[in-house]
Amino acid sequence: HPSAFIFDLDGVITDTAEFHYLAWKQLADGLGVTIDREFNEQLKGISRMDSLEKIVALDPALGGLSADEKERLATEKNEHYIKLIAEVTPAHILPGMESLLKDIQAHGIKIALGSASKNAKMVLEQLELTDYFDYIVDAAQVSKGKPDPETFTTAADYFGFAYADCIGVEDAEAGVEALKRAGMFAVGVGLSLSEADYIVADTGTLHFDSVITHYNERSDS
Ligand code: UVW
Repeated sequence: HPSAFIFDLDGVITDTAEFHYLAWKQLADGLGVTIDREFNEQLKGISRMDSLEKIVALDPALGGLSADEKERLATEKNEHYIKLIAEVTPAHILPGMESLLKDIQAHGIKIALGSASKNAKMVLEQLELTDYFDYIVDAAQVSKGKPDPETFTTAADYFGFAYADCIGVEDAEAGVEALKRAGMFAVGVGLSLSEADYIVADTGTLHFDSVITHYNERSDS
């Protein structure tokens, strides 16, 4: 068996993309910039400030914003976002994810969260899933976001586990790239044309036994 599972949050455990979108849209509207859900796809898995930079780049009139002004805007977006995620409940857990966490825990395998979000702890609390996690990588402690492997290696280093003994679960290609660069086994959810080692269509088809079978086939070869 592997030593640990490390999960991405947004799009794997719950789908917060819509809340991020609504919060960014509220901010963008105030700036006179229009964004839509298609544009929001580019923000998935991207840090708060990098997301703001992409929005600012849509309007040449916003080219002169100072670093302080950008900080203020990023903070304002986060205030909108925190109001929205206050409404998150366990009903927002993606299909099959709580039973997967239970199965992993029952096998004595460690569970960590590797998220780019500084709000990850609050979202886990709202979902009532905090107790499943042995370690949460705080986005504030990571200097290089995905696709850099740091988010995932930080979790493995905390436990003192070899990277090859860890399984990561991701819904974004930047996250899969981070896992592969770390030397971890990458499970991709809903990804096509992915570098992931094992791909499932959605979380409802992500089962403990099949992940372990594929992980062991890789390890044996
Ligand atoms: C992301 O947008 C990923 O992060 P935060 O929740 O910290 O804004």
